[in-house]
Amino acid sequence: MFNKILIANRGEIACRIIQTAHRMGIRCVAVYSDADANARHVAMADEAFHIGPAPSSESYLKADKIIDIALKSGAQAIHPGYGFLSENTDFAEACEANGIVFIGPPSPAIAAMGSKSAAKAIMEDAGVPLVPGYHGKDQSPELLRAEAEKCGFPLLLKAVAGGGGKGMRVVENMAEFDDALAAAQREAKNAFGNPDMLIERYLTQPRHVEIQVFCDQQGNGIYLAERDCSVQRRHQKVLEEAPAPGLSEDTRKAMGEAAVRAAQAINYVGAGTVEFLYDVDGSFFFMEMNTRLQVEHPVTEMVTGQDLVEWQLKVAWGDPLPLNQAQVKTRGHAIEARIYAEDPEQDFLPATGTLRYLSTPDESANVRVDTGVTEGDEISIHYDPMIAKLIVWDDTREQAVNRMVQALEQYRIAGLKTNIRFLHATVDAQPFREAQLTTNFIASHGDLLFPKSRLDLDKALVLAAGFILEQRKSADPVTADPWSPFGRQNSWRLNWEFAQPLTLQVGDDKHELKILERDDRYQVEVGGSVYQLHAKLNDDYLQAVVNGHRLSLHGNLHNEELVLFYGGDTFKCTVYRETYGFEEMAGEGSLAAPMNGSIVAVQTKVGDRVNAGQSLVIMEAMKMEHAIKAPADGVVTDIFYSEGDQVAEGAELIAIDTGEAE
Ligand code: MV4
Repeated sequence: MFNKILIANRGEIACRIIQTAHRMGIRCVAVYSDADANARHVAMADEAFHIGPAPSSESYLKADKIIDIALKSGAQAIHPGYGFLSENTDFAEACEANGIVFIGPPSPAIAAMGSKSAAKAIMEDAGVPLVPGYHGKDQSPELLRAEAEKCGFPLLLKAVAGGGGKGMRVVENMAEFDDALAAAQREAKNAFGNPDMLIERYLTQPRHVEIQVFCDQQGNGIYLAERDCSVQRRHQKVLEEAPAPGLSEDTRKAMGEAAVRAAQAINYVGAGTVEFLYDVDGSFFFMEMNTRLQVEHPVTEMVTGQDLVEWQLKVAWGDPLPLNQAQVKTRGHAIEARIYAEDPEQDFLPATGTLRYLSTPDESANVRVDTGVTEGDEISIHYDPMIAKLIVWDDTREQAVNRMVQALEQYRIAGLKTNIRFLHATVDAQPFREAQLTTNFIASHGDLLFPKSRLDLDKALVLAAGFILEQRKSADPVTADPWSPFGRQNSWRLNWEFAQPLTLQVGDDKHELKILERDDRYQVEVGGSVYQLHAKLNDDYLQAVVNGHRLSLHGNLHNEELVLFYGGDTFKCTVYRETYGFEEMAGEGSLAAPMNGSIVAVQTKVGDRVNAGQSLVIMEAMKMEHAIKAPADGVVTDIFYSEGDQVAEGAELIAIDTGEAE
């Protein structure tokens, strides 16, 4: 087996490869750009070499530089991961020319799948089902028209050189054909430098089902079940799962065998994926073949119990496949969700920023997190904004869905926008639970996928207040927060009832809260209602009871910005600072109003037995609340004002019989 390999990649896949290589006793050489000097993949590797500035074109795509580093460091093989150089025939050839093993298929196999029409011709010869249509060389408009007639409508024009959904056009009838053809050709010429078109019958409700294949250098080829990747957005996969729900054993076998024929038709070696369109009637058609390890390979690993990177290393070394077809068994159901730095509310605009707070679900046999980042890392504009892949496994799909919902609730990120809430809503949506999977899933269920917040605003504000107050309390009173009233030892005492204003800004709206505290209990007034709040904070974990409703949630307060996490949702607010001064409350023992103001609350009634220090009346003046407290133990004999009354400074508010007069 190799003793040292180079990983020509970054992020989660570089980490993923290093993990398996290390388990197999193989040393790993990483490469990194300026932006990745402190990246997780660099830290995990045994050694790492700088390759250039942040842009991929000047770093992770620098084939020559990477090969030089492999030679210099004594790496025997290069794993390209996915993306970057993974499907670059020149790079695969250059590795070979330098005596370095390219951990992937031979370059002619990569080249064979580069053109859609050539790939279709190969697949047709190999007996792999194709969508009915035309994929010939002759591109004369007359012939294409005739082929369109033969194919029937609706049909799909696809650029021969296209891929990933680029250069496709649906044509509904013959009248539209000429214009559509001209436009599609123009687009394809601009995008790929090649205007040639394929014609296919257009499937209106297809699923994307792909087969994981593996071939060794001895000529063996097998399939490791399938993945359903129908839930996509603009040809970006969002959720992937294995096995594909509802696929019959016969179809699975037929599709698997077709995929192996496809791979063997191009003398494939290593891990590959054959993508099919799967139609409602159970028919399936070759779409394309990806000649690399794919992002979503973990779901296959979870259901087969195999490590596909280990298989890649063994096959590249020259070992035969670890299992034959009959030995491949699947168990249970796995789902993967891709966690992205993006803003679903703004048409999924990629987000950048620092992962200020990052907490991931505990990993187990049921939950796997593949990631290349740690708290404090930056998500930059330079690379794919994927933060992590969250993969769950369970006995049944239903249980796996529940696991995913739970794990997404435990995935907490503050500092930048993510799609976690969107993923949560998607997985939790009834049509997904019912496995109504088609490539139109997201487009047709938009109403379900952007749900309203799970917390009502006032309750969220009350919890936010609890978090902020408790965190301030636990912080070093003098040094931690210069604004904290606890830093002002002259005017503050713990465990005494007090009143203070707290203004929280949510979006553009400011919300004023009035808070009373006694011991660990608060009374929070917001939006015209009063909430009884019990709050306890342990690190980032708030345990609260709001009007008898117990809630536990995590949060992150950074400078003035608070993020609360609840049920996969986040609530964000900012502490609005005014330079408020906290006045000492009414002097102890005094039952007179300390200033002009109004009565907010009367907390006792005539005849009550009260204890020294107990709050009896709350007054508001200058937007601040003041508690009027019992000067000594006694019995309330008179109350001179009621809620809402205006009172003048010095007015006596309440009378108490302390027994001293007698
Ligand atoms: C199709 C199709 C319907 N009918 N071909 C999109 C990506 C490209 N590789 C193939 N694609 C499609 N080809 C026929 N004849 C629908 C799609 C398609 C799609 C396929 C898989 C996953 C998501 C998709 C989203 C839109 C369209």
